[in-house]
Amino acid sequence: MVIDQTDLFAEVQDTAAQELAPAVVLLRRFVSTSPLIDLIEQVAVSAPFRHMRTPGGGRMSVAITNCGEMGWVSDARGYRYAAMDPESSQIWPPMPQSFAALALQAAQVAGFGSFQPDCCLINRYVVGAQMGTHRDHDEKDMSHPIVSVSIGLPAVFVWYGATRAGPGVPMLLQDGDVIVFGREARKGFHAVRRLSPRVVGTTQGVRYNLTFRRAG
Ligand code: MD3
Ligand code: FE
Repeated sequence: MVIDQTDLFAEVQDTAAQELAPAVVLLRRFVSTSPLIDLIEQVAVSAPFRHMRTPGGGRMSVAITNCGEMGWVSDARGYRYAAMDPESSQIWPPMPQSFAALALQAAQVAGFGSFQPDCCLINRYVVGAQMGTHRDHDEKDMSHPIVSVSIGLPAVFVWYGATRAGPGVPMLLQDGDVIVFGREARKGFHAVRRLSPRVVGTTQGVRYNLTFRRAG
């Protein structure tokens, strides 16, 4: 598929869009990630990665931070979006323009039209980290898509869809892969399997996942 002339994000590759399930569009190796890693590290200087507490009292194995007008947070009171980083009581670092451009370009290539995210949640996985089966429904207007960008170590993402029952559809997400979830897929259940040294091939390194959202 040919990328639109405006070419807002110079690192974007020519890639074929693949619809994995209704409104789940995979863009394999869509983006080269080294410029993204530099920007993630800059965000983390102001808003360091942290392990959030879940409402149930557990500690997430995934470390997170955010950039943009809103950030996703979790504590004993529940999950929500907040304009302030609870660790610093400061606003979140601004979303880099190239992040916003990448999210827009991916949404357009995937066929979801215009997308202006106000939040980029940044997840950081090391070997042993996982994300249990859940769905994302804290956003006010679920008609906006979510754009996910995988960076670094590979991980097995599992798509369950409308119900968490059943085995789900596993897919290996690799460095530079982008998935866009829209419409009926927005409410789907999904998970990330524990990063296994067998799959990953090492115990070193990290996987980042950017999820671009419109929260407010
Ligand atoms: C489908 N992150 O942050 S990205 C999450 O790889 C999350 O870190 C995973 O699930 C990760 O909430 C998976 C794919 C993803 C993200 C959000 C979704 C799929 C989604 C929201 C709605 C539907
Ligand atoms: Fe999710």
